[in-house]
Amino acid sequence: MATSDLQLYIKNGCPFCHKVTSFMKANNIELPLHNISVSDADRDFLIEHGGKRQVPCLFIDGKALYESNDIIAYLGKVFSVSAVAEVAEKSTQAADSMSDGASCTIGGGCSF
Ligand SMILES: N[C@@H](CCC(=O)N[C@@H](CS)C(=O)NCC(=O)O)C(=O)O
Repeated sequence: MATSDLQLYIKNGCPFCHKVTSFMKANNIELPLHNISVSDADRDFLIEHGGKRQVPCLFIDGKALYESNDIIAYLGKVFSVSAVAEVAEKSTQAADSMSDGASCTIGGGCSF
C-alpha cells in the first residue's frame, strides 16, 4: 500500500489517461482523481504545480510525475503489482498507434 499522498490528474478522451486508469482498475488501485475537463481549479493547479498542462499527471506528495508509462511503473512498484495488466497493454497499443498528426489537447479532447 502506498504511504505517499497520491493524486491523479486526468481529462476526458485522453488515451494515455485511460491507459493509467485501466491499469489501476485491473489491479484494484483506487486514487483520488482530478478531471481537468470538468474542474478549472484542478487544471490551474496542474499547470501551476506540475509546470505544464499535460495529463496524465500523478502528484506524489505534491511532486508531479508525468508520462503514463512512468506513472504505471511507479504505481506497479508501490502497490506491489508485478506486471502491467493486459488491459493497460491494449491501451498502450491504442495510444501508441496514434498517427503523427494526432492531437490531444486539454481544451479540445483528442483527435486521431
Ligand atoms: N507521452 C505522454 C503523452 C500524454 C499526452 O499527450 N497527453 C495529452 C492528452 S491525451 C495532453 O495532455 N496534451 C496537452 C496539450 O495538448 O496541451 C504520456 O504517455 O503520458
